[in-house]
Amino acid sequence: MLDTIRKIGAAFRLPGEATACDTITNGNINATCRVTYRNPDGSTKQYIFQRVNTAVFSDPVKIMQNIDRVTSYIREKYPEEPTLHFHHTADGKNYVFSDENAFWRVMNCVDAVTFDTCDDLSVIEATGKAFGHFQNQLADFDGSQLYETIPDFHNTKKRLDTLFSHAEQDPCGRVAEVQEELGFIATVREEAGALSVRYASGEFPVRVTHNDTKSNNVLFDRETRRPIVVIDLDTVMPGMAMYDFADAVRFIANTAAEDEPDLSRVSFDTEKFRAFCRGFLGEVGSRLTQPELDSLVQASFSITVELASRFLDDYITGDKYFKVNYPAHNLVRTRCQLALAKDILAKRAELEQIVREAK
Ligand code: GN1
Ligand code: MG
Repeated sequence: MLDTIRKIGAAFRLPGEATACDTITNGNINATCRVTYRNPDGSTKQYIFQRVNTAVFSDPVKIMQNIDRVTSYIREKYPEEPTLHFHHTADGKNYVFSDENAFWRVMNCVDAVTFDTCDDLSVIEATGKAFGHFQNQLADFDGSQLYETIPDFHNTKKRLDTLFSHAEQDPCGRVAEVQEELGFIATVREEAGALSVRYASGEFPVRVTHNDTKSNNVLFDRETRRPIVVIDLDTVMPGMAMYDFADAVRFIANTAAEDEPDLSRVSFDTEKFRAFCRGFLGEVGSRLTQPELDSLVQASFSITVELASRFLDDYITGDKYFKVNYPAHNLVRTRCQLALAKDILAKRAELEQIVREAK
């Protein structure tokens, strides 16, 4: 591994010598590692090396162009705020192809902590602030400049249509064992897809959104526990404001991990939801339209069903999209997300009330 890393580092003209490489395992798509370089004077510097999954991101060069546009825009408009810094090759590219034709990029490693789970409500509120702030930073950015990295990424209706059509084809003979899951999704199919249908008909503003707002995509200062910067900009595209809110609470307000097999541990924590609301709406609440504000809870339900259906679709079609650590991983993830979606439905009235109070 270090051999490949060294060649890539050389293409980016990184000074010093690569001495260690630690894998970062919390992404489900790209391969990421933190690499330490030692300079001749003994000092060290760390970089993040990432191999982009080109089966998922079919045009990674355009993704890097998007990221460049977004980070340059933020840098110009908010020069005092940190942005991600990608390295460039001698011919000015912010990516290289390795000998094996894999697509690599390198950015500076920010000394920070991230939270996969978190019981500290003030950190959750700060996470809401960070994602809200990110939307604010890009509020006037012209989204038509952005290439759509994964078309229909959060088109829930289309995701559900795809699931049911693959279930009919049953390419891996796995459909018989997922009847219960498919049955439940069928009963909520219309409700879960409704916002995406309304978005397509122009009922909600098209915003520039992050689209992958897991809490571990915010870097925090180790000491102050203040957010430093939002990372993972691969899916920054035009989208619905409320889906960024929704994907974040889907992840952070779950009392268990996203792939918890013991469903008795999975529930939607209303106090975590309240804390995130406070942070997010404190930033963007005054910019959102009333229909957007009124859809935050439904969006939380919708994106949870959407992700369940993406995991289930991947299970049915042979685990080609998400990294899996064991054979039934996608099925376990599906069940966890469905249990969470059910709990969001059960708590809907209470959650609506929390949104009204947070506004
Ligand atoms: C994927 O790889 P990661 O963790 O950044 C996925 C998200 C899902 C998430 C679920 C491009 O994100 O949409 O919400 O897994 N990203 C893509 O953990 O599909
Ligand atoms: Mg991501």
